[in-house]
Order: sequence, then structure tokens, then C-alpha cells
Amino acid sequence: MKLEAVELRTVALPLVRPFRTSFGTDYVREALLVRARTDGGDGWGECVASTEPLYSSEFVAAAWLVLVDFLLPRLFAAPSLAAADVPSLLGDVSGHRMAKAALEMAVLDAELRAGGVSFQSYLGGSGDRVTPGVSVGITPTVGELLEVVSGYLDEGYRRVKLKIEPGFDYEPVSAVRELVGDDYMLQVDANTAYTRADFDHLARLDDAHLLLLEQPLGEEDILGHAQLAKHISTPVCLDESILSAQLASDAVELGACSIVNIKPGRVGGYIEAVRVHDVCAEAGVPVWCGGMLETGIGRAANLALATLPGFRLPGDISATKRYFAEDITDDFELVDGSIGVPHGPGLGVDVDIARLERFTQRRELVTRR
Ligand code: SMG
Ligand code: MG
Repeated sequence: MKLEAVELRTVALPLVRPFRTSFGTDYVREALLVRARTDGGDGWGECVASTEPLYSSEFVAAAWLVLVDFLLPRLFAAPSLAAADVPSLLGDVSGHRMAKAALEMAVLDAELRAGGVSFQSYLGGSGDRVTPGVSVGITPTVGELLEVVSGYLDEGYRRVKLKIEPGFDYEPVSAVRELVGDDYMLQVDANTAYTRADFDHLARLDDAHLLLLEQPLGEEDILGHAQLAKHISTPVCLDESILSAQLASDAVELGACSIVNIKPGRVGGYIEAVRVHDVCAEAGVPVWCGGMLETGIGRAANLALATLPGFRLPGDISATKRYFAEDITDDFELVDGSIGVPHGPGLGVDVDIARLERFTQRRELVTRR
């Protein structure tokens, strides 16, 4: 395959309700999309970086720049290109995993569409449907949280994740546990909002019998997570800290987590995501697919990934309408608590070009020189 040009775009999709985490509030999803134009046809990728460097050090404007100045030239220089070679072709560029992941995804989609192979079969998954969860942002009051959670229960979600932070943890979590009942799958995500001084406080959450506590401490605090895991009975899950299969396997061996959140963008792409899955499966550690408020492009790929056997817990892959009134692909719908996995070639979804144009804010076509 030969890469002839790459089109970059940002689209701005308004969220149906503000999404507040311990690090900020999102009202709009600004997504960076990558369209690979090859001699065999086009492919789509999505960069999960946010507008601001709060969840991670990556952000949309930086990803755009590193793609244009450093990543695309490396792929254009390759005489022939296979998706499996993308990680090594980009390997000398340090970091910028979300930007790399988006480019790998676009090349992979082009290759798979041309070959008539689905993302799911390329990644090694199987099955027609995935049971997802829903991630619920911090609300101004506990009453509002209960209302929002009730709405999702009515829609059929079988697992809820609550965002927490100091001052919004024990009380709202206990109230939701009471609402959903003892057997319901309930978990929480702190997005690094606590410190090593908070272990006793976090131990109070054990009362709520949570499925897991996601990333309570800082991204680099592997030792702190290992200490915390010994101090509480709630299983610790890492998100921000897991940047590669190597780090996943190290974190597990060090006792820093017993569950891993896999986000392909955070680890540099779907190929590395499968490696994270594999090392965790080898260690007997369950994984689940994280979410970054993806458009239908990223959602399609995440659904495919979540059908690998080690994905034993519901992922943050909710139905389209949990995020957007209008997306750039057809909507994914929750039916009887599950979402269908696309089976067509590549991502198996088509981009609605009229809607894409309407939501586009910035566009650039970079051609092979
Ligand atoms: O896509 O449903 C989704 C969002 C899931 O909570 C979610 N993601 O730390 O896991 C996480 C957060 C990061 C969101 S930053 C945009
Ligand atoms: Mg998280």
C-alpha cells in the first residue's frame, strides 16, 4: 500500500450534557480526525487527545503539529506501507501516543477496507454484541446524580461508573449504591485526584462494594497505587498510568493494580492495545475498554476491541445518544443492554460527509512530496 495524502480535521460535536471530571468540564468534544488516502482507498482514524492537556500531556493542537511535522513524513518516506509496520516507522519519535494511534488507525482502516477484513477479526475478537457501561460526570448535587443515574438505568445500562473527587466521593457513591442495589455493577474513577495522604479516606469506599476504583493517584505514582491496593479491599484499576504493555505488566507485577483500563489512544494504537490485553490475560488480570468521548469512528474500533476474550468487564463504550445529539457516523444504539459490533470491512462504519463538513473547524491536506 502507498500512502498518497493525509487529511486532518478537527470537528466540534456539542455534548448532550456537560461532562465534569476531577480535572475539568467538557461541553463540546473537539475531535481530531485523520483520513489516510492510499492507492487502495481511504481509511479513518481518530485522535483521542482533548483540547487541553488535562487528562494527559497530549492535546489536539500539539497532536496536529506532531502529525504534520514528524509523523506523516515518516510514513510518506516508506516505499510501501503496511499497518503492522506503523509502530516501528514512528518508533523513534518519543511519546505522542495519541497522535501515533490515530495515524495507525487510519492506515489500518484503509488496509482492512481494501482487503475486506473487519477490525474485529484483525484484532482477534469475536461475537456480535458488547455489554457496555456508562460513565457519569460529577454533578452539582447528589440529587441530580441520582436523577442522571436513574435515567441510564431506565435506558438499560448494566454498569455505571461515577466520577469522584475529594468532596464528591463517599456520599454520592453510597447514595447511588442504595439506588442501584447490591448486585449492580458500580465503579468509580478519580482521574488522579487523590494523594498518598488519602488512603484511610479511600478505604471508606470499601463499604460500597465497588467493582473497582480507577486511577485514584497520580499518573506516575505506581508505588503509591501498590501501597493503596494493600490498604483497601476495593480492587485498584489503572488508566492514566498505563502507557504501554510493558507498563501494564510491570504495574500488575508490582501489585499497583488488579484490573486494567485499556484505551488504544493512550497506549499508542490498537496494535499495542492488543499487546496490553495479551500481557494482562497472561497474568490473569481482567481488562476493559476505556472511553474518550469518541465519535462513531473511535467507537466502532473500541467495540471491535472489546470483543477480545480478556475484556471481562463492561467498557466506557456507551450509545451515541449518551454523548451527542448528532454524530458523524450512524448512531450506535443500546438494545437490551448491549450494542452491536460492526462487521463490515475496516471499521465497518461510514462517515456522513455532509455532517462531517458541517462540524469541521479546521482542515488540512498533507500530500506526499
Ligand atoms: O467515552 O464514555 C466515555 C468517557 C469515559 O470517563 C470516561 N473517560 O478517565 O476514563 C476516563 C475518562 C476520560 C475522559 S477525558 C475526555
Ligand atoms: Mg479513567
